[in-house]
Amino acid sequence: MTAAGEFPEGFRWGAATSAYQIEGAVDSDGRSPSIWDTFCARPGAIIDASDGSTACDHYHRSAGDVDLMASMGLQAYRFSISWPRVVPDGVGAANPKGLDFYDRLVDHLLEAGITPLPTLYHWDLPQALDDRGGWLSRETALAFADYTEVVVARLGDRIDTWATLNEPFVSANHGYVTGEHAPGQRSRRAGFGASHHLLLAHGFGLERIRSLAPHSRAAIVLNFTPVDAVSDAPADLDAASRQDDLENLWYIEPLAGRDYPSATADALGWDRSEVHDGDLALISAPIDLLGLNYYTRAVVGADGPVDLPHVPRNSMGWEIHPPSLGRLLRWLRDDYEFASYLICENGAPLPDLQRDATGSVIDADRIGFLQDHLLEVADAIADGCPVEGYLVWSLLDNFEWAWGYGPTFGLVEVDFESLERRPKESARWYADVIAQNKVPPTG
Ligand code: IFM
Repeated sequence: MTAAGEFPEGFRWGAATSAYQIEGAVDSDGRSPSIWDTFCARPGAIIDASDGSTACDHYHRSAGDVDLMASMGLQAYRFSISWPRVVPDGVGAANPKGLDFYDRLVDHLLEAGITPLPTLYHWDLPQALDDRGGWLSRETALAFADYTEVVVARLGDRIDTWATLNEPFVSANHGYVTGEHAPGQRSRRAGFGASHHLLLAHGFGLERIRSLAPHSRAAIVLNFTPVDAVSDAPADLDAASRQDDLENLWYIEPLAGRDYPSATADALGWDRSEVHDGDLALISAPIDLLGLNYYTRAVVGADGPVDLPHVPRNSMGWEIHPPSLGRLLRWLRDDYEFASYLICENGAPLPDLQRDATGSVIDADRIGFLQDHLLEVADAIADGCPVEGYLVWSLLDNFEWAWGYGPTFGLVEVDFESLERRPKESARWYADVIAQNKVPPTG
């Protein structure tokens, strides 16, 4: 039993990023365009009309970034591999220079005592594959398996935990239903097809990880947004349950060996023509841990999302609601049997307006956010939830997809002119938490 705010010995502390959001160098060393390069060029797609062409220039600054992580005492670093950098046509020949970059990154991390946690797909599909149908095509799932093999064959001797996909809900929903993300399609029907092919890619990729790196652990990373009905009226409860199905249950249920939420699938007219015999068995092959990302909850009524007044919100308008993280962890403990959970993303974009005399951002609000969420995690662990670690989103301020560079999530500020990195007060606070394996109580 641990005291409030204390974490068990061996709890793993780290931070996360993704390739397109930080690497830049989109034309360097044989990388091909991804769907995000294409999407960013579409007028109006990105709020500030920016793109990831330079981002944090991590591709050229990774050694310094690893030093920064080491100076904060990070024990783990979650990053993603850029598929178009490694297999530029999506299938076929690997690009040695692309692989060399990740090879060096992994070695630097290991030399610094930081566990590398690669995710194979964080939304940057090679454009060449989108030209052939993208996630609407079963071929893309097969291509993912071959790409996985290329990466695992090169790095697998040094990786203890692989993640296949990041947030397939967002890939399918934002990319194919709402169109707010690449490739920008807008069709409920397409979203169902994409979701199935993404999960299939996970299943095929997992098979390759198992055969090439039997010593490693394998995971998938899902985002969860707990849903509350705005009232107990039946129509509000129904709407909340529908959203919970689409956003939370749609991915974890098939992964856990159950079906897609059938009432919602039927009500929305999905004929399941993409689901072949054997697919669900492949998708539910056992994983070693489930990665989870948590940012906010949703409040829903019969007429759609409800913005509660007078609640704290981050600079993207998402409600800040730490208790929903504790609730989520207990729900996972009670309803599923995954052996272990790793919090792969949690953090907040906040205004970052206050600075000290040296110019360093004083982000007391981010510290409060992290503290409140970590206290929920510590409580949930004390309550028997098997959470093995926590990764802040994000190490660096970066390219926040359709929002561009406005929202800043980083523990470290990035000056997007000079590309200078400047740790914020939250970075120093987090280093202290890691050193003590403990979160100070609030108040
Ligand atoms: O920046 C994203 C990340 O790429 C995936 N999870 C949510 C983050 C904040 O929106």
